[in-house]
Amino acid sequence: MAVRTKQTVMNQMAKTPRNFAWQGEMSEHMCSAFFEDGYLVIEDFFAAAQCDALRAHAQSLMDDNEMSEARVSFSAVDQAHSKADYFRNSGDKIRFFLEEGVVDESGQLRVPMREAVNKIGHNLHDLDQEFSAFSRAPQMRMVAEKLFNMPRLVQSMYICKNAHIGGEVNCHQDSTFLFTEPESCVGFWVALEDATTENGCLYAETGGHRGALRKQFRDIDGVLVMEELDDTPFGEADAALTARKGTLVLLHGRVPHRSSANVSNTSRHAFALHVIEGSAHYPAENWLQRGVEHPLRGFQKD
Ligand SMILES: O=C(O)CCC(=O)C(=O)O
Repeated sequence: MAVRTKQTVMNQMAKTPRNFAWQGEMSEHMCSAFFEDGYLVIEDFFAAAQCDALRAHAQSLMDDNEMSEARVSFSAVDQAHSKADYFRNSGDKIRFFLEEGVVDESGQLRVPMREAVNKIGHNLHDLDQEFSAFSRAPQMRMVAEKLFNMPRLVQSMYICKNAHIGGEVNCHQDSTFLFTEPESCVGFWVALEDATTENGCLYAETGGHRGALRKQFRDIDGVLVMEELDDTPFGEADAALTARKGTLVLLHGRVPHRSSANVSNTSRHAFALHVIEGSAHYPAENWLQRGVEHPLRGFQKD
C-alpha cells in the first residue's frame, strides 16, 4: 500500500496553471481564464533577447548609481521600509532598494552592488527610455486594452531576487498597495530569467481574487499604516507560476500571491508593472503619489 506523506497530499492539492502561448492577441478564452483563476500565464510574450537587453540595461543603472542615498534596505516581510522617506517619495522617481543585511555597521556593502539590490522602483516606466519602451510594447498595450477602458501605468519595479540573497515576498494582494474606486489594479509581471520553484517563482491562490480585500496600506495624515479590512486568512497559494524567460504573468489586484527567498545558485530577475483604470478615483491615501509634473500616462509612446 502506498504511504501518503504530508508532501504527497500537498502536491495533490497543487493546481497546475493552464499556460497560454502568445499568438498575437489576448483572446476571449485568455480573458475568461484570467477572471476565473485570478492570474494568467502567457509564454513567449517577450523575446529572450528583449529580456537580456533589459537586464543589461538595469545592470548599467545599478553600476551608475552611486548608492549614496540608497542604503535603504527593503524588506517586504516586515514593512520596515515604510518609514523611510526614500521609499515613500519614490512613486515618481527611480530609486534603488537593497536586500536586508547587505550593509555593514560602517555603511559599506558586504557584497557587490549588483548582488545587493532587491529592486529598483517605482517610476521606471516614465523616466527611463528603455523601460518605457518595454512597458509600452505593443503586446502589453493589447493586453491592457482588453482589461481596461483607459489603462494607466502607475508603478514599475525591476525585481532582482539574486542567487542566495534575494528575499521572500510575503503573501499579499496588490490592491492593498494600489487601490482605486472601484478597484482596478492588475499586475503585469515579466520573467526576465527563468523563474522556477528553486529560485523563487511566484505562487498564487487560484480563484483567491473572489475573496475579500484583507488590508489597505494607507497614508493617514502623513503616516503610512497597514489597515486591516477583513481578517479571513488567505487560502493556500496552490499554483506555482513557473515561468520561462519572456513569460508574462498577469495578476488580478485581489489575488493573493507570494514568492520564496532564492536559496538557489541562479538569479531570478523580473519586471513588474502595475496598471489601474484611468477613469477610476485614485484616493490620496494611496502611498504612491506623483507630483503634478508627472501625470499618469497610458500605453501610447511619446
Ligand atoms: O517578484 C516577486 O517575487 C513578487 C512580485 C509581486 O508580488 C508583485 O509584483 O506584486
